[in-house]
Amino acid sequence: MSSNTDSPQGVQAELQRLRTAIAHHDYLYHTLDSPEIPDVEYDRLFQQLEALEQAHPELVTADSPTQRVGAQPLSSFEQVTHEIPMMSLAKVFNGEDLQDFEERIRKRLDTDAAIAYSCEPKIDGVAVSLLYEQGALVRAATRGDGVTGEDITHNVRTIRDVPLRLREQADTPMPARLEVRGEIYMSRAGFESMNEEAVKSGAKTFVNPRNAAAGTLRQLDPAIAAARPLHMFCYSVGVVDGCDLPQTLSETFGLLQSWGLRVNPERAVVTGAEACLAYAAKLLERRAALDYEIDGAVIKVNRLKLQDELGFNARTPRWAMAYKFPAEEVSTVVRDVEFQVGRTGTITPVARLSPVFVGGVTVSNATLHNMAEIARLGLQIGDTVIVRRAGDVIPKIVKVMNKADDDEPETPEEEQVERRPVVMPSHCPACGSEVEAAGEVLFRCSGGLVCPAQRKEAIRHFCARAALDIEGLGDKLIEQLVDRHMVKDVADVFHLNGEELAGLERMAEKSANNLLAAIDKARSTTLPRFLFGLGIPEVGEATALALTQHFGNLEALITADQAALEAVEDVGPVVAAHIVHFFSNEDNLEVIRRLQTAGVHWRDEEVAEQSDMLDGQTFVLTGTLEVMTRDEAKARLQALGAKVAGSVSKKTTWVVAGPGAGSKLDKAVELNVPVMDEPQFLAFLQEQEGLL
Ligand code: I6G
Repeated sequence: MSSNTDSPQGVQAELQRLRTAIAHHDYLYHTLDSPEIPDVEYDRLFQQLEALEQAHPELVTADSPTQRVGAQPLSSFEQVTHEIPMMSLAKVFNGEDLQDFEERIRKRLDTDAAIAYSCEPKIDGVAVSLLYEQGALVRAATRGDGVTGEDITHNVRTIRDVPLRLREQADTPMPARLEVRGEIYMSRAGFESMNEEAVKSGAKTFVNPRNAAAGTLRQLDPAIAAARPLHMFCYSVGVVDGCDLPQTLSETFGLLQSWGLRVNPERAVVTGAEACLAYAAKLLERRAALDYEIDGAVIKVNRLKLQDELGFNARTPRWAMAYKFPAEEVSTVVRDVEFQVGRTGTITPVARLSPVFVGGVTVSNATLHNMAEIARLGLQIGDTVIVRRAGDVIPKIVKVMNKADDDEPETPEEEQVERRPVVMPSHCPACGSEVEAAGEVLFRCSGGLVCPAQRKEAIRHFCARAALDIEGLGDKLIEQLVDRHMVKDVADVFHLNGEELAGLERMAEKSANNLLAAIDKARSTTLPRFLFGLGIPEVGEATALALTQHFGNLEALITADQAALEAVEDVGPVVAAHIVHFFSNEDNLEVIRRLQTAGVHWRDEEVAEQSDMLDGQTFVLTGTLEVMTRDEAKARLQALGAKVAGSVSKKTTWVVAGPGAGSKLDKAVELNVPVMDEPQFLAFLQEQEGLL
């Protein structure tokens, strides 16, 4: 219900109503991660408030949600002296050190009693202090050297997780002054998309989310921070006047949350060092699934009175410890750069590294994507680089180390590799054909299917699980088949016989028979798998499925022109042009005919209508799907009008969990989101599709 805004009282009342409603929904969304209204409704409230404030600028208040971005950029940063120094934490790297930590605590407290600890993830972000006076945010500062930091209030005000005003509590007085400490970070997803945008626009990219968060907070113009995906988790209280804190840290977290401050939902209270270790082990397993980077677990004595008794060393509290995880960024030396030839002839530079342990595994190769990436990094062979392996499994070189940088990981023992530039070869390393430019940054081998590397990749792709799924036809075997001229293209696979196979290395009669049986089984396939297997550039599983649903059979697709192809959902001019080009090549059509003659077949599909059957429903797929691939599951859900999301929230309608499902399944159970396994999901899909 909106008030009548004809009178000054009416305007005030309406401003009050809108600001209260927005603060309430901010709290539900940012602090509790449990929104009650859709984003559009929130946006409407916000627009109403903006319009009313524009009409009555004299009634705008500093803590109005519209005033997160101040008007003017600063010209410099003010220094802030922390009333209570912001210390750092002592670190441990293994269980034994953690047991020693507990031992020391027991000794100091002179007790054998079990100690309760509050455990939480150690966010890899920027430590900050927020100061609230009478509930209003008056200052935010960086940790700096722990004694003096910089005033970054203008930037922190733009972060929606940070309330501009604390929520009043019926049972706890609003402190006259409250200093809250925590970590500001950039979400992984936000960091990735921000960097993608930067690459597209030719702007400088950030090395990692922590640098991106720190770089953002160091900006003088708050409009920059307002446009970046920053978040904050609060983890402790500094100065507090006019309010008694509870007796434990875990209860303090509850109080901070009720004031509207965001605290980490992964926190837990456990008893004893063993249980802390178990907490850290579980957190390490979940590391990749979190939408923020962590570098360990923080373990603190839960009872505040005991914290007081334990006190501090020179630089660190005696009641807290950081249990560190393996680094996700380390430095190493690029020993060489080699060039790999892909399925379509694209030549990709790959860095050969001095092996390093990063993100829990030993890494000796890293893709460099293309020559533009090498130029962007300024990379030469022999350089010391920072390799990053975080969350995902593909290691990346993120930076060439400049000797002047001193905040980078330590360089390993010097390794002497002569420094020289990376040069794209003029001829294909696999077949010697000329290398030609393909677009602005790509290079391609001109050998086509003459090139064994391209042939091998094309066959590998055709036989892969998501395509014809020929079990037992792995990389090593394909290598031999192509090198011995037994297989030139994918159609030849269907003419292999036992005698020929028996002559291959490590091929016993039984494996040869198994392989022949797998090849025979693959003759019966589906059109989406077949289309995907052809390896048309830019045609992935989802596009292959969309094409099948649109055209129903291969003939219709082969004869479709550019315009007809662009009518398919998600097919743009580039993909359409690749498809037209592929099917206008006589050699490709000949391979398809030979495959069909060799018995490869599928059932034509009904042309599917796009449905809105599951409109408004959001699915999350997790774990391994055994019958269908993830892309297929996604495409079928989308064809029914559903959304497929990457993380579980209260908004998720269903979670589909296969074997190996981890944190997403835990989260679904925690949030009471219904879960189905793959057989149930298949039945569900068939039922929905049957209703079309
Ligand atoms: O550097 C820190 C990171 C995280 C901390 C910290 C923390 O708690 C989650 N807590 C304290 C008490 C200190 N440093 C000094």
